[in-house]
Amino acid sequence: MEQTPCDRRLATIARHLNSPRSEIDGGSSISRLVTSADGGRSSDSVFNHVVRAPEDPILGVTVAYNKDPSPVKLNLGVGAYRTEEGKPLVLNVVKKAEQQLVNDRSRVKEYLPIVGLAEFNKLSAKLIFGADSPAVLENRVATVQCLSGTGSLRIGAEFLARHYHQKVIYIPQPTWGNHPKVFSLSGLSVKTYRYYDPATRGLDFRGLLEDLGSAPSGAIVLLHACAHNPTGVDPSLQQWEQIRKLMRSKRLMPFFDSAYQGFASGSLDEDAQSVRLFVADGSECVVAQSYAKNMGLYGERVGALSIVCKSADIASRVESQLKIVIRPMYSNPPIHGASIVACILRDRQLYHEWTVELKAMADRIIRMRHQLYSALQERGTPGDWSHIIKQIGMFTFTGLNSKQVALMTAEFHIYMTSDGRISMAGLSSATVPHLADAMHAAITHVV
Ligand code: PGU
Repeated sequence: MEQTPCDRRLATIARHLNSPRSEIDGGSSISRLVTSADGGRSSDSVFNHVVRAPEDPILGVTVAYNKDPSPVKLNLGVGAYRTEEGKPLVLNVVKKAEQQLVNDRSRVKEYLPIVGLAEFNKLSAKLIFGADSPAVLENRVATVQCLSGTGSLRIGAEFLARHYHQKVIYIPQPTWGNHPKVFSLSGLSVKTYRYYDPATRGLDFRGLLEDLGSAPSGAIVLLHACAHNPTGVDPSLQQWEQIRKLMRSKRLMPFFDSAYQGFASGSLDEDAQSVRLFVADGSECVVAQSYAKNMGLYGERVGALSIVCKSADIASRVESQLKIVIRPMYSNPPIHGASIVACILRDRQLYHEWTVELKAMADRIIRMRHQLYSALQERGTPGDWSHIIKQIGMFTFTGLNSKQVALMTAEFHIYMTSDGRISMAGLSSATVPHLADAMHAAITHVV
């Protein structure tokens, strides 16, 4: 078969990627150039020993993307929603809430309390646990406003490291890349439990039960409430129930990370079912919530940490200690994002509008899954790609390896994390063919 220039170039890149010499040298040749170009000023700096840290595996993808001048470049790295036009989206309901805030002349910019906006905390607990949750109604939940999902995880972990008897946390393998860093820097020791089976591209349920079954009594277990990142694989409700039974029988402490409520199914209640199952049995659990994705409030850094306790008195003591954790870190949280969320959650009409917009985002992501799957079918791309439509939430864990990803970036200007995860929310009907071409080339040229 005749080779086109493009095929020849792909073959050259593929040869390079498939050779062991292609390992990146850590930028050492670049740093040598820099040190010799500054007239020797570096050598007497007290910071001269500081070595350049690598970019973040997820946020660094955006840094590389921003530097690429190509008009066809596509960022599928970070989990951030884009419209069909490839633009970031500010929800209409958020704009309305902000307008209300601006119009309210009585608003001031005073410090919030250490625990944040009281109304926001109450409404956040209702959102995740359900308005009729006995834990909420009995005031057994200590909720504090935190800096989005990451900050909530960090405060929760710092609290557990100080006040909980077991210092080991089990996280799924794989998981969001920041989890191990957040937990170990909080003073917990991090272990993993089996979660994903690459052979089936599904849940390794047996491995999960075995690993949690052999965890020490009382260990903390990090659970993704829904839309597991990066795999897009969630347990079924029956499997959640089995996990709950096992965990409660061993007194394992559930620590839920809820970064995607509403993004998995399009329904806020459905996506909270895993959490509610655990809360319904009356025992303790910890939940970190983020409004980054489901309200599109990424940069506002708005989230909440809730610790469900056995009595209102314990919850209030727990809250008092959460304040001790927060105060020396950032004193108190920012007011704007939490005010937007409170505006939307308190108002029946705005709340309804939010659920409609949220569903539209979730549905668009599901449409992208179907379009990408069909585009690969049309190209006859080798392999079974049905996991693209089976997986849930913002991401597809494609199964592409790091060399295949490197080819897609080098040749097609498609940016994604090196583990083969793509953010479906960054895709649109217009860019699906380009991604399918890139995946086809990567699969057929690189082993
Ligand atoms: N937990 C999980 C499971 C997440 O995926 C993310 C965000 C967070 C917590 C933290 O989100 P906050 O923005 O702090 O609320 N993960 C995205 C966003 C980029 C990042 O790594 O922070 C991602 O692309 O994986």
